[in-house]
Amino acid sequence: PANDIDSLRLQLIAGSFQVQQQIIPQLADLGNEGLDVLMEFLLKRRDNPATWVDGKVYQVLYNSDAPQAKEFLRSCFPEGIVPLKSGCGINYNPLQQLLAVQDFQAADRITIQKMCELAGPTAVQRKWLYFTDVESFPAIDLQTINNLWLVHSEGKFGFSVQREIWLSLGKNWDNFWPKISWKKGNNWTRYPNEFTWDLSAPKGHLPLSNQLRGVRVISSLFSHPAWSKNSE
Ligand code: UYC
Repeated sequence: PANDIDSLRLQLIAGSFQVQQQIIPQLADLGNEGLDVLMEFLLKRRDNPATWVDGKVYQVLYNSDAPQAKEFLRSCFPEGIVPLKSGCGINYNPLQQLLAVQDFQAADRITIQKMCELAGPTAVQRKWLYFTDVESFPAIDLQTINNLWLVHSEGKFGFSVQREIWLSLGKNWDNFWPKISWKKGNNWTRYPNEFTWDLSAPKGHLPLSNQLRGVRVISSLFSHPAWSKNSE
C-alpha cells in the first residue's frame, strides 16, 4: 500500500490533467494517507492561481468527513482556493460553498443575486439587471465569480467560457444558444427543469442569463473589460 500511495502521489504531481483527474478519487478512497497526499498537493500549490485540478482536490477534502481534512481547510483555506476579491465589499463565500459541493443550480441562483447586489439596492429588489448596470461592474468582481465557476467545474462553466464560444461563432446568437443547450431547434430550454445542473452539460451551459429581455445584458457582460488580457 505504501508503494501505491507513492506512485499515486507522483502521478498526482506530474501527471497530465486527465491522469490527475483519475488519481484524485483513488487517493480519496485510500483513507488518511490518501488525504495527506491531497492536502500536501493543495498546500504546495497555494501561491499559484488555482486550476480546476486544485478545485477537484479541494472539493474532495471539503466533502470528506475526516476531521484532519476539515481542520486543514479551516486553517489553510477558510474561504476556499479562489481569492474572493471584490471592489465593493461583496461576500462571495456563499457562492464558493455551493460550488464546492457542486450544487450548480443554487450556485446559479446566487450568481444572479450577487450580480444584482453589485448593481445596487434597486437591482436587488428588481431581481434582474440592466445592461448599463453590467458596464459599471468592477472587473475584479466578475473575475472572482468567473474563477469560482471555472475552478469548480473542470473549466467547463463560466462567463469567459461562454464568451470564447460566442466569439468563435462570430458573435452569432442563433448559433450560440443551441451550442450551449439554451435552445433546441425552435424551442428555448425551459427554466429551471430543462437545464442540466451537473458536469454532463455542454461546455458553457452555466451560469445562465435569462434572455427574456433580450441580449443586451449578456452582450455587455461579454464585452466587459474583465475578460481582456491586460485587466488583472
Ligand atoms: N431561461 O429560457 N424565464 C428565468 C433562461 C428566456 C422566462 C430565470 C435561459 C426565453 C420567464 C433564469 C433560457 C423565455 C421567467 C432563466 C431561458 C424565457 C424566466 C430565473 C434560454 C421564453 C420567469 C431568473 C435562453 C420564451 C421570470 C430570472 C419572470 C426565468 C434563464 C422565459 C436564470 C438561459 C426567451 C417567463 N430564466 N426566458 O431572470 O420574469 O427571473 O417572470 O430566455
